Amino acid sequence: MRRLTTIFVSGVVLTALVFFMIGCPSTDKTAVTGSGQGNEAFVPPGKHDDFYAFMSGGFSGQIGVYGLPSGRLLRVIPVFSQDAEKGYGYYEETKPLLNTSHGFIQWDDLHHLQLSVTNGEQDGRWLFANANNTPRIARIDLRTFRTAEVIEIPNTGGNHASPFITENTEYIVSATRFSVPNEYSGNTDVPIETYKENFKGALTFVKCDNKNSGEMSLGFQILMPGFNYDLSRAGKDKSHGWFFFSCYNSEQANTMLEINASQKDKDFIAAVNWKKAEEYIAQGKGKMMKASYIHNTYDESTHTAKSETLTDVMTIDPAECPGIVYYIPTPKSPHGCDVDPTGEYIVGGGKLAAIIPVYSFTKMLDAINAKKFDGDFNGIPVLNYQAVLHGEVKKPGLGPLHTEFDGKGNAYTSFFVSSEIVKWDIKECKVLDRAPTYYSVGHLLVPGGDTRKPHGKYVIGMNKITKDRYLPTGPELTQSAQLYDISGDKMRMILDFPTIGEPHYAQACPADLLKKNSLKSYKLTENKHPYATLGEKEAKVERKGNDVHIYMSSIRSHFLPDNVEGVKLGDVVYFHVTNLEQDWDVPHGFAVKGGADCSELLLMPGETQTMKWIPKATGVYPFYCTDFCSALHQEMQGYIRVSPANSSVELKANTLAKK
Ligand code: K7E
Ligand code: CUA
Repeated sequence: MRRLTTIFVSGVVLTALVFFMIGCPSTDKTAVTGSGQGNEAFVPPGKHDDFYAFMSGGFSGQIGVYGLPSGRLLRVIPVFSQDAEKGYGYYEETKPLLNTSHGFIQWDDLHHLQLSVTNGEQDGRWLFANANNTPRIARIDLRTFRTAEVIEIPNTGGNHASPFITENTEYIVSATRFSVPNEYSGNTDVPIETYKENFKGALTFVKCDNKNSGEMSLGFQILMPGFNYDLSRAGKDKSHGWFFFSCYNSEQANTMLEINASQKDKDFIAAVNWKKAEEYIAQGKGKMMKASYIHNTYDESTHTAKSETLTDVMTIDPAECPGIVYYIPTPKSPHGCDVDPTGEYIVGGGKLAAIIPVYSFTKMLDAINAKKFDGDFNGIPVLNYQAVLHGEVKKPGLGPLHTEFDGKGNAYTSFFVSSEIVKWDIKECKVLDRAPTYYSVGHLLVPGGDTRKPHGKYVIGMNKITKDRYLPTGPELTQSAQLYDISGDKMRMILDFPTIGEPHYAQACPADLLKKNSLKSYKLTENKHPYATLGEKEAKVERKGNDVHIYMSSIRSHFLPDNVEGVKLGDVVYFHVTNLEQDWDVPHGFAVKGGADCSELLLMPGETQTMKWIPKATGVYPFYCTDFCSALHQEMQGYIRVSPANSSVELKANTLAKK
């Protein structure tokens, strides 16, 4: 979204942008305008925050977990990127989570998060995240705050409108940001200028085992015209069964989109009747296509992830299945597409629009029944704008992006260009209040503000640019989040804090929803890892050809074994380390000198992890615990000796079993 600064250099907006760039910095002495001057957000040590906030890390590929209102960073959850801090993606058990059909991918760009819901309300079970680059969806288990599953989305290029979910977490959607040559046609090697004929935009509905494990599988894919699908929201309550997707580039340009995709006054929001799509598929109207995509799952009992390749995708063509998709004309180059808590109002955020359009779901159904269409696009009816419109918010600001709700009839929209959050009345389409952000806010969030039951209380703006607001840190400056109290009529900023990576969307839920379920340790009695060392007596070393397996235990404050000899050059050494602790908050770390492609292990109580280590030279290598676990943590160390390939040193270690 940093790219938006260039997108906006066009037409009318240019003037405003220039004004903003020159006019904004240094005009205001204090960003914190609330009466509390920050004190209201202070949560004293020993007291807990009221909310968890999960903020996407953007190009860091991770998720930041913060407490609200304190703004404290509590944890970084690694999802799509390797994380040396936790060894994620380095140790053997987690590597499969980063597998894709393109091989092992160590990074992605994570934009959006959504918490699982039941009856449209947060249920505190899972958190879903999208990979914007190599299209994937991840599920995070909120008992452990760890990535539990990743599924790849075939036939798409960039998974941006994702992972938005239906009211009971029946489906998680994924819409392609870049349309791409249809993979199922068998030929993707086509001239780029044949975009209009050959490129398709797939909307994927990923099924979730919402009653049990939460495991994902591909439900079906709707093969849409080749636009850029941007953001989406599920219908709620009365509009349950529908899904709304914004799209830009209805011009179908394939070069210089900055200009060529900004030609038309209106692009579209696609209204998708997914219940009807299910019916068509049940009647045999779908087509099964051959594909190849990866599904990765983490098994908590073996502490190990596995990867499998899947090959079938159910597809459906909207031109052949009338009634599943309608286009709602939407000004101009829409980005955000948000549905209010009642499910009646659908709000478009046209990046280049001078108004905010608000559509009525009831009017949309009436318009469909009365066939109030303005033609069609590739067989998909285009609804008449006026027939579907509830109202327009006039002069709201510049560069509207995203909207959240407080459940009291108010909407909050972020404005990237004019750097503000604007509060407005949904029924009246009237602006009620505006608050500046520093600067260029992207997404915003109200706790539960996308659900049927928002928790209100706060709105957070997540800013792309901080310029002069913090101490300089060289050419790269941090992004920021700004917290406003919205319990009164006026928004009041009460805190301002830096964020990791680039926060796009974020979600927040009451702390009580998660706190009680948080796992404290893994039970050793339930550890089914094939290389677990479940007591110090089980510690051992084993040679299998050139593979050396070390079954190692760790407990305050030693490893067993802590002396290993008889490893030879050419061997591949596997340190399978088990943390024998059963107390909360007692991890042990493990690292060996010169660990080539490894980082460390960071073992939770009761957990087993494996470090693969290939020595490159003879010698004696120290290893040690990396997490300060006791007064004698510095003593928690050992040695491994590596001898020449033809050496006669026998494999041995100081285990209890041998004595
Ligand atoms: Cu607006 Cu990728 Cu949701 Cu960023 S996106 S802001
Ligand atoms: Cu174990 Cu430090």
